[in-house]
Amino acid sequence: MDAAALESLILDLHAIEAVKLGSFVLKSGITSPIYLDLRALVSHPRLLSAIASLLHALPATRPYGLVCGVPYTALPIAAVLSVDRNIPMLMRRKEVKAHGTAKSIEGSYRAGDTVLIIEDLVTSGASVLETAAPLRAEGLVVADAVVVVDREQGGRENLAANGITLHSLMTLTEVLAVLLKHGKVTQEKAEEVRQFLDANRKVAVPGVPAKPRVFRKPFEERAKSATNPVARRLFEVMVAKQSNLCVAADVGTAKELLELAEQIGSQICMLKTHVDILSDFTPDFGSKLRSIADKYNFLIFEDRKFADIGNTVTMQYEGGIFRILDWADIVNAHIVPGPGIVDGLKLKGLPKGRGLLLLAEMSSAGNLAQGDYTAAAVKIAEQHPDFVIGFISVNPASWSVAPSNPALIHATPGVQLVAGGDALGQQYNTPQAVINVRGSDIIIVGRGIIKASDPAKTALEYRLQGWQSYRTSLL
Ligand code: S5P
Repeated sequence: MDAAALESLILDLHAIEAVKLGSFVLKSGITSPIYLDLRALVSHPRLLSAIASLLHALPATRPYGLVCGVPYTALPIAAVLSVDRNIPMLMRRKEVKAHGTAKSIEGSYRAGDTVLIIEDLVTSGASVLETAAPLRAEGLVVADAVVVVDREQGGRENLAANGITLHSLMTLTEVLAVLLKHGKVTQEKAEEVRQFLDANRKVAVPGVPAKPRVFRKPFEERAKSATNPVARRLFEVMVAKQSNLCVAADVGTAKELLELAEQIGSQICMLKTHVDILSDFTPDFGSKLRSIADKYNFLIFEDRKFADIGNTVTMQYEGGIFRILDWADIVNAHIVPGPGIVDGLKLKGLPKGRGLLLLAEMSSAGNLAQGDYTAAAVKIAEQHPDFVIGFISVNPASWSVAPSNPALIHATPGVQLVAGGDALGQQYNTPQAVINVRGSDIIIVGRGIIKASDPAKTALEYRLQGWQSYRTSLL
């Protein structure tokens, strides 16, 4: 775009009050003296259409056959571009329904198709990444994003780090220069905005800091300090398969569970079961699952959440219909009954070389496993290094008392590619946030994979994201 066209576009945006000066808290949490609100565009069809065609004219690094606007402001821009240029559009749902088709992407596409992301303005790049993640999870290729205004606050770099090239019509500096030239902003205010821009050149993507906050020892080293055989094996499997993905196989039948295990077995380090939800359970379930686990080299974690006195849990672990001790490498327990629960489970599990995870935290809203409770879980775990292999954790980086034994593993549920929650209190964080910011080792993903149109492909996506986050945290 030439300088005159750019100038006139900026003045048009100013005329519709898309540029506001004052004090505004941005999505990334920083307070800004300037705010661009392109929502007003929807009421100005000529300007909307002009912007859509200018965005279309920006050269992408890769030819694309689909466009997808970042909800909500960019949706009309994407729709206009789609209609004007006859390029099919996709829509990303902001809230993925837990029921029905649970689709996060609406529209027709095939895995391997390339999508251009359209956005109104970019600060940290977080919104573009939130749209890219579910598109990529469906096997779509995202290489470029076009944006009306680049706020020059690290978005370009954050996106580049995630394989997306950003193309913008204008930068905030250019907006400011034109407004100043035309007397739309005072020298003083322009200087304030410039200082603000200089001070905020790099805004981290929320949940994806430029540098990881967690520094950890490599899994290979931690394997060596593990005394429990399951813990050692788990680390070794993670390294061998480059996977810190555990799938929560929350399906209603053993048939579906075994099919799912076959589909995603090569991507995971661990499969988590809830054996008591399988309507067609038969006594050979354990041996069938074991042979799939051996074939694909993953561990079996029965999410039994024992919560009774020591004597009772020995019977629940070993006996009954499910005979969990026979086939599950790992089980977990609440510590609400006190340390006797670990003694009880250990009595049965240790001779068979099994391992135990303690629920130190939970992912559900309003849960009571925090503070002193979490610290008590750490204490109990450290007292049983031969049997307790780690924790169900949510934000171990925030714990006031961190475990000193490096062999203790953190496995975190409540993981999806887009942060959010369900209608019943479950809370989700992204793989990057869980591994890099919260300091966990293993991501446990349930419906995010099971409900995907292609669970195998989606499991691959989660594995790559989880492992990449782990690798980054070693740097
Ligand atoms: O705090 C917890 C602990 C567990 S083990 N929160 C959880 O969600 N879980 C389990 O992780 C839960 O029982 C379910 O099997 C899985 C999460 O499934 P999703 O579909 O919400 O990802």
